[in-house]
Amino acid sequence: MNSQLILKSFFPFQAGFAIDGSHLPKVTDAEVQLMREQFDVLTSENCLKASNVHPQENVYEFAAADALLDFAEKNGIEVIGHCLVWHQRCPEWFFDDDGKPASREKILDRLRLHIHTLLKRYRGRIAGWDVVNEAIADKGEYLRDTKWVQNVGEDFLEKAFEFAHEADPEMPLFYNDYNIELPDKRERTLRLLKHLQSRGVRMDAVGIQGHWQLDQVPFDEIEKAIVAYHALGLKVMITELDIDVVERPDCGADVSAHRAYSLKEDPYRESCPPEILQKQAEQYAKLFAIFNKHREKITRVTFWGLHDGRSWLNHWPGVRTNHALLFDRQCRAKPALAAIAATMS
Ligand code: 9MR
Repeated sequence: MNSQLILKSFFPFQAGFAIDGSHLPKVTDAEVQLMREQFDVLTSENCLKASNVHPQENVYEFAAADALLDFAEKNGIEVIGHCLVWHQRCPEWFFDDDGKPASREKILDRLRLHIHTLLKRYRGRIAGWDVVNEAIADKGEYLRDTKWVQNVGEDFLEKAFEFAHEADPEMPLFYNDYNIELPDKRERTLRLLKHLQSRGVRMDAVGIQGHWQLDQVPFDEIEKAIVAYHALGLKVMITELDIDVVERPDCGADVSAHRAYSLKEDPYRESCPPEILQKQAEQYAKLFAIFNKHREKITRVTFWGLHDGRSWLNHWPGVRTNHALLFDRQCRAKPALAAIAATMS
């Protein structure tokens, strides 16, 4: 037993974590025990992204995703598919026609086939899909300026949802993004979600990713966002939660941002000081007090990684040693777990 406190027993929403199919060969018994004990649901961290699963037009690489599904089923854990459309990890072939830009029709045909193939292959085994990821601009008017917008048009979003619904009419479908709790991006996201709804798009939930930093968790804005998204008739999910304890530049969760870390800027290589762990516990507790208050609006809270050693924040925006999650590298509960439990009891 890793801890007496079990997330899935005291969460009023589903308790989730992200892991990738490619990690499975190296997963330890302690990690499997932690997953089974603590969590209801996992999100496929990378293996269902287009560049992983569909690297060339007629080539699908299903092995990692198949292994993840088998593993999850064997261990009684549900799976969320992540993600059907993203400007990152989207192979160039989608937009190419023998060296010339592909037509809108051709790209949409490819997108339709991509979405149908994945949804049908895993029908009955995946409990929900992030359909579009990170389409809202960090700054500026409205949508992020990507090849999807440039080569298809702003309606690539409604097409993606339409194709997913067509492929599996029962499948819960989500829009997922980071920083969409902050006022500017929240306004743009509300505009997008309302537009999609006005076009008759079926969408079940909005995922607020939740990649926050120790001293900069925007508590009030998070609460306002939960209320505003729910008011549109959508469920709210916190889909990629972590609290970074090492300084990083202001770049949201944009995976294209990079920065080198010197040894001096990587202060917690050996261990994380108790006062930092305590501060992190307090921040997590304040967050979960908000989530608990709005428990009827929130259906899932997913951490982006199983434990500190398996967090993307050890590699982004540069290589450093992070301690962002509820369990340490030995799968032991950190102070944050007890703090969350206390705030929710
Ligand atoms: O955690 C993921 C990391 O392993 C990948 O290298 C990266 C690029 O595919 O994506 C990370 O996950 C991202 C997620 O898919 C979307 N929101 C931001 C996440 C962290 O970058």
